[in-house]
Amino acid sequence: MSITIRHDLKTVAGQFEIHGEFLGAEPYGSGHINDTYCVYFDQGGSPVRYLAQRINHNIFKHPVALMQNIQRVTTHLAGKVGGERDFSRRVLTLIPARDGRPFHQDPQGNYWRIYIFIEKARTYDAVETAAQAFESAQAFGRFQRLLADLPAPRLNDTIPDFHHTPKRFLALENAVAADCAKRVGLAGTEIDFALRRRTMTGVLLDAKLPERVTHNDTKFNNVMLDDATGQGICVIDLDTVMPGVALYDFGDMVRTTTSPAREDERDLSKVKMQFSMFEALVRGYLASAGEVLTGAERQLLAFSGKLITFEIGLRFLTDFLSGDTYFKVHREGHNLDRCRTQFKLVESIETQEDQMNKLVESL
Ligand code: ADP
Ligand code: GN1
Ligand code: MG
Repeated sequence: MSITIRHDLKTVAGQFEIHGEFLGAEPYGSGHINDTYCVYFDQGGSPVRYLAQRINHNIFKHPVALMQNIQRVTTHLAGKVGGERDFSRRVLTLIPARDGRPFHQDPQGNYWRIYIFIEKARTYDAVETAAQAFESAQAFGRFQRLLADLPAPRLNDTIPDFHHTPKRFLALENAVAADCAKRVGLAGTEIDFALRRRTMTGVLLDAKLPERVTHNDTKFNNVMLDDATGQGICVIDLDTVMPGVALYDFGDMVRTTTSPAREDERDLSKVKMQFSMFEALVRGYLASAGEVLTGAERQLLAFSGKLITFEIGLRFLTDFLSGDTYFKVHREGHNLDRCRTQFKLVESIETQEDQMNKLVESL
């Protein structure tokens, strides 16, 4: 097993309630924010793996409050699915640190957590079938529904104004004005595209939709699909679970689960909103969360896909112009490539929005 890693995972994992002998660790997954590792232990002669994460505390400024949210949410969900078959694969389970806390802080100030590894399931960076779209939307909808009765107090805001699109727009305008990485000249087309769409940024906020417990990062690769059945078995990546609007979640599903292309695809001809995928998302989401949605929320389902795609495009563009300080990048122009796929998808949604709305009305 290759061990080309920056952190001492043996020492970190040793701080958690895991028995057996440490075998090794390797970087894992393709998230843009945290550092994720798969950690192997020998337990009674068999290798068992765990999922360890270093929380990116430059982005999540209050890791303790964040872990408090995750502990409350996973405990609540575990109470709901406890009786189901195979329940330990249906909800993330935190391994406690040896001092009883749900995380460990290392001497360098990094915050770590370890989860049970969900076996016989995986995430996908790009959607392949409408059945997968249905399953993921149903799983995220169910997640929202099961958390609707989370007891008070309100969850902590792990990133304030995370989906406040007008503020994301303003951040782009500021980045253009500052041009601190001298890249404005490289992104004129994308900046114009964004600036022409200012009016849509306030629509969800102005609609005064109800506040709910939402996931806020419902990327297709944040749900694990069962290898054998394809079922959306477990919603993961809970850092941004906080009070929000249901449509932030549905919108991000449209963004990440209707186009066959990866988020950083350079051949933009591959990027498109596939109607069959949208239909599967709506059906899956309504099957699990439909009962709790208001009429206003239903009416804005298609719009939310356009808005959240636009919003994440704004964020990629802002980060490109600011010198790539937020999202992990793996090549030159990576954030600009990501922005371009988002804006291409916005255009694709714009041309199909009427039919998308008609479909929602018909269901
Ligand atoms: P990021 O915030 O960086 O996106 P994630 O929490 O989404 O990090 O984790 C990154 C990847 O690790 C996921 O896409 C998934 O493939 C894998 N992963 C996360 N949690 C688990 C788990 N408990 N069991 C198995 N795989 C997991
Ligand atoms: C980040 O952590 P990850 O890779 O699932 C980001 C999301 C973006 C997404 C774009 C905390 O999600 O908001 O939509 O990248 N998470 C955070 O791919 O900013
Ligand atoms: Mg993720």
